[in-house]
Amino acid sequence: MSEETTVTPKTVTKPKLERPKLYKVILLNDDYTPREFVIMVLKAVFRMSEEAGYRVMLTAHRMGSCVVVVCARDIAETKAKEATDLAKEAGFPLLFQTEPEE
Ligand code: TYC
Repeated sequence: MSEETTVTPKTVTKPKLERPKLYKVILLNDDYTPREFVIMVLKAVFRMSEEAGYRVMLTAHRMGSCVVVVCARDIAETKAKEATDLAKEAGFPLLFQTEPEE
């Protein structure tokens, strides 16, 4: 007599991978940094065109702040520091901050 083995398929559970959070780099307005310098930093650090840089600078100037880019946390933090440091070296109080996207 032959013995039979029944193989019952196990439930395959796919581990849910959390999507890494994205971070905003935010440009803050101040009363001292020249407009042209802000645009220069946006072009140099965030690879923006003159037109895009001008629009972002003007939005921050009028509204108090403007989102520059949304990206991975390490990139956002590196770029924000690079941009803020450029301004500091030139003696301007220009600030770039990062915050997680909703
Ligand atoms: N408000 C500055 C001025 O009038 C220009 C400026 C714009 C500074 C945007 C910072 O994020 C900024 N010279």
